[in-house]
Amino acid sequence: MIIIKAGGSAITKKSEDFTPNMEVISNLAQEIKEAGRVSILVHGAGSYGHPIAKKYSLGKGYFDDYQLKGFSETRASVSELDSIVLKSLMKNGLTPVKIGTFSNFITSNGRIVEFHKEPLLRAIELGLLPVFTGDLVFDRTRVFSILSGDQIVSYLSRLLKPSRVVFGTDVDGIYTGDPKKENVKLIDTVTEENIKEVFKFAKDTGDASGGMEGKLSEILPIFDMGIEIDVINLTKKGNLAETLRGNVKGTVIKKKNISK
Ligand code: ATP
Ligand code: IP8
Repeated sequence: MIIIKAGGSAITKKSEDFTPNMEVISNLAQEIKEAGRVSILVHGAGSYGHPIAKKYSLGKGYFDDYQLKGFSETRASVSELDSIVLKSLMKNGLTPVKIGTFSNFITSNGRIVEFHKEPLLRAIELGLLPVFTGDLVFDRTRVFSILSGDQIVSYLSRLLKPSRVVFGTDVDGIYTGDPKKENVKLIDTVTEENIKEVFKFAKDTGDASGGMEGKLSEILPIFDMGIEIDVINLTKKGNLAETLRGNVKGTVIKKKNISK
């Protein structure tokens, strides 16, 4: 089983609100179809979710009624992006099925405490491609919370123990700093020897779910299970296909002593 997280930085244009990157979405769908081995797709919210979530401070949980407008708008906007992704997958001959994040997850203090897993397990059994999106959910301590696609991937990895997990963003992998802001080097391999150091390089890009820093903290429990995590650039056509063939063009995160 392979789980893919298609980052919002790749499938949307993060600098332009509510703008999908249709080319990336279409390549993603094509390459998933060609590979034929992807079991779950999780995608981020990108410019469909983060700007509104920030505007209404939804990441802080509920503190004022004015946020409710932002809550509705964010959920509607994220659904729009989800529809675009689902349509592209269907156009490429896949049979995706949306597994609603809002309806199936509950968090407490921002962390998943409940997941209604039967729809996911039955979809996998039937041969459908389950699709999740980062979204807003109800939270037992904060009333509501942002649930990132990265946390969903981490949770599902613990539940289903996939053979591999692929995170795709708009940069070539994990660098020694933010490649959009600094002159940095790509880290091609992360093992138990350098993982702590790599954490220091991951920057919170200021989006609503912790940016690369948040992503790495969700990757850590997957790493601890001995599962290979590949962080690749999804905006480059063919990168995902190559990675799924075992020729990773990006950062490979894996414990040294555990074979593939
Ligand atoms: P979304 O949350 O919308 O799904 P995403 O999963 O694609 O987005 P981001 O949270 O936008 O990912 O994080 C990717 C961004 O992190 C890159 O565009 C890059 O500019 C930034 N970044 C910060 N530090 C690093 C680092 N050390 N290595 C690589 N990228 C980094
Ligand atoms: O893009 C965030 O999910 P992510 C969801 O996977 C919202 O981090 C609503 C901003």
